[in-house]
Amino acid sequence: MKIFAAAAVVAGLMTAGVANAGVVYFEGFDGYDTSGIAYDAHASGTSSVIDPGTGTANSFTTEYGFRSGATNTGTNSMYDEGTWTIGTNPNAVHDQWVNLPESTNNMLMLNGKTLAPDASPASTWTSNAFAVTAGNYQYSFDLMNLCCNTYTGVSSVLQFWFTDTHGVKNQIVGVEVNTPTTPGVFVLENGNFTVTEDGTVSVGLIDMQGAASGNDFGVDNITVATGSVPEPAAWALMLLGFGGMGSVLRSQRRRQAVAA
Ligand SMILES: [Ca+2]
Ligand SMILES: [Ca+2]
Repeated sequence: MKIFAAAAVVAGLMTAGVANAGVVYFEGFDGYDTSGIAYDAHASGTSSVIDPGTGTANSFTTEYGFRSGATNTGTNSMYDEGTWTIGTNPNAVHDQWVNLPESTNNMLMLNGKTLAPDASPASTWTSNAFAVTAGNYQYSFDLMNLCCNTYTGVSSVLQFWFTDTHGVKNQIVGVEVNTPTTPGVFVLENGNFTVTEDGTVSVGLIDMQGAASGNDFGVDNITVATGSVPEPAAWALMLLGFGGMGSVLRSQRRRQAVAA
């Protein structure tokens, strides 16, 4: 029984480190009626799903252009750079992208926008505004490299940002993340930001990569929660703590084995 109790404590500590409690915004890309979105549109329409964080339905905007993806190739495919769609299988919208035929999970899929030298990167995705109080927040999202099923293109270079009550766009410096090299697998990305006064914020992603070959990515489970993601040094201390608990458990098991 002691072992189970200790394991529960460890599980509780680990859960405390990630975005579960205090969620103020969540986007899983469910409930959007993509059949109602116009070709090249820059807005999602309103989801039919209630966000457990905000208590209302989400919508988003983007400087990318919508494609239905229903035809895979042709005018509504994702072959054009600077385009977005929502779906479960990347290969169903672009025949060079990874094939996940078993997937039933909606994600936002994007073909990174080509950038001229010195051009400003486009907004890939921007949330609706939602209410926050001043304080520290953590964000997280799942990121997948979609390219490709026959070759590996360049990684996207994503940066998370938020716009505060005053409309100031705050890039979160030092958290540019490259999509993982292996396509078709979600990797969790996270970081922290601070809101200085009560009000509303929008959060968003921009892609700093301007190359076209590859630079295709999927995003899902964008979460903003109160508190902070532990810094790497804090994680190291916590892991040392877990290691210590592990040795206690091992010695308990040894004693029990001797007793038996
Ligand atoms: Ca999803
Ligand atoms: Ca591309």
